[in-house]
Amino acid sequence: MAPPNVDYSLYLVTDSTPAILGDEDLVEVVKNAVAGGATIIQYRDKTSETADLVRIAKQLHEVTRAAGVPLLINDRIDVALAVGVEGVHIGQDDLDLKTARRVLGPDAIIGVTANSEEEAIIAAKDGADYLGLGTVFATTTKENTKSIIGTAGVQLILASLAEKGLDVKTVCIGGINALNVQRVLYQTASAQKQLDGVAVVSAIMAANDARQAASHLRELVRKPPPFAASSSKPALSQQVIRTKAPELIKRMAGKKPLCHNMTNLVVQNFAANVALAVGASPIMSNNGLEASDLAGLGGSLVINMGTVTPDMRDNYLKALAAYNAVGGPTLYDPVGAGATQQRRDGVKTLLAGGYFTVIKGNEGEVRTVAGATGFQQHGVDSGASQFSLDEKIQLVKATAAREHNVVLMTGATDVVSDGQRTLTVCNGHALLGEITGSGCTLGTTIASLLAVEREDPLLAAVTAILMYEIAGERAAVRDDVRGPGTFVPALIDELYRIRQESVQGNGNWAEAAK
Ligand code: 3NM
Ligand code: MG
Repeated sequence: MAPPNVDYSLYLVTDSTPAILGDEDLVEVVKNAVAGGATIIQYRDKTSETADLVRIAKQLHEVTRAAGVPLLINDRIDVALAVGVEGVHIGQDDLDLKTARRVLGPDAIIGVTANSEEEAIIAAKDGADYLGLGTVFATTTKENTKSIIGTAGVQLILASLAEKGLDVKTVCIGGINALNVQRVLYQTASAQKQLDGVAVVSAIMAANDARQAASHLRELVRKPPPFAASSSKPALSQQVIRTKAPELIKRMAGKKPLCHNMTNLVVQNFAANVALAVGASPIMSNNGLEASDLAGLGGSLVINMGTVTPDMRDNYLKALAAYNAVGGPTLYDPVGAGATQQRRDGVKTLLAGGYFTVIKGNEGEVRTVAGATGFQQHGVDSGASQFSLDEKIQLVKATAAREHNVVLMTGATDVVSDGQRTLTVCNGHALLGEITGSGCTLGTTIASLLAVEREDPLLAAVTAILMYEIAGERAAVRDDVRGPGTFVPALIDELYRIRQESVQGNGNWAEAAK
């Protein structure tokens, strides 16, 4: 087997095509990348003649040897042997692993591309030193990649390897860059197994300054993302929630955090009023270009997909990246997620595009989110039309564990989980289903609380659900409410009243929690 101390954390795969390399010299770029902190190099060149491959590989090997970094050759075992490099990387369609091992010997580093659990398990059992898992995200660097597996697909493969006790090293590949690398490492990790590194092509090869790009990536792979949660959280019993919910609302009212809503045309005004009533400061802006300024103001972001236009997706992604970069809380409301192809695609794009602190939706929406990775989910029967409460709990919990966030499925009984702790809430009133935007403005309420409760997003979500649904219960029984029309202003009043009671230290309202 390969030396045990190989550092896979920042794995550079080269590309000599003009589209990526430009007019730069390959050996110079690799030299700069190694100086910046690339820890292992793969020379990947699908077009050059054998004599050129050997010549360039020799030059690369001089550079990498001087830096103590291993050099591998893609596919070409003959070239690896001729130059005496440290190993090879082989794809599923290349020479088989056992032959490569026999030819190169026990000390060579041999890596294999794996796209599925089956491929990964076979390669690990056959003695691969590491696996390149992918394609994670769509990339223009390699055409005809087999399939996009997302962070969820990588996670499933890691779980399979761990379950089988196969302790092969792993990196992931495909569309990894400085914007997503920390999230990918964070979201794919579990207690059982995590990636040993990331493999990139264009993020370094196509950069203006390969050294700087490599050094930035190296810094990023070494630390958790700004939004990473601390690991263990206190249990949220009924009693704890009844005490903490009013305290949290008081805290929000004292801070008046910014709640940035990118929301649909129907609920703009209602959502802004709800944010004000609960004690936040709303800004309704669908312009992604101003998101980084807004993200710097310490608030939270709602992305509500209720109005999908082609340009919106771009705006959402810009805003999501801006909030992720500073660790600002983000809430995703995938309105009508399963309804049209545009929306299904939107869900995939957004889940691939950034990290959401909370994802909230009804049963259909959460099911779409759960299945939106292009990867077959275990234990989710797509044919079933209706879930039992137990099944809902399992789905919500599994999706939250997969995304490393909080998932809320609203319904007569709301189910909310952070993957560890799962709670149900039975408050609310039928009139909430008779007005437009009650789900959307619950999202605004959650995001407002997230802005002041970053340690425990589940507590923020539960508090928001209780505040909103108990306000709905109170509004529905008021003498001046005679139907949906009069219910809306009464709901806003009752949200405001719960806030005022909480500010005054009167948390009795929370006793209505069910
Ligand atoms: N192999 P970039 S994806 C070389 O999925 C390669 O096996 C892949 O390029 C696989 O970092 C890929 O520019 C290209 O997205 C990755
Ligand atoms: Mg190959």
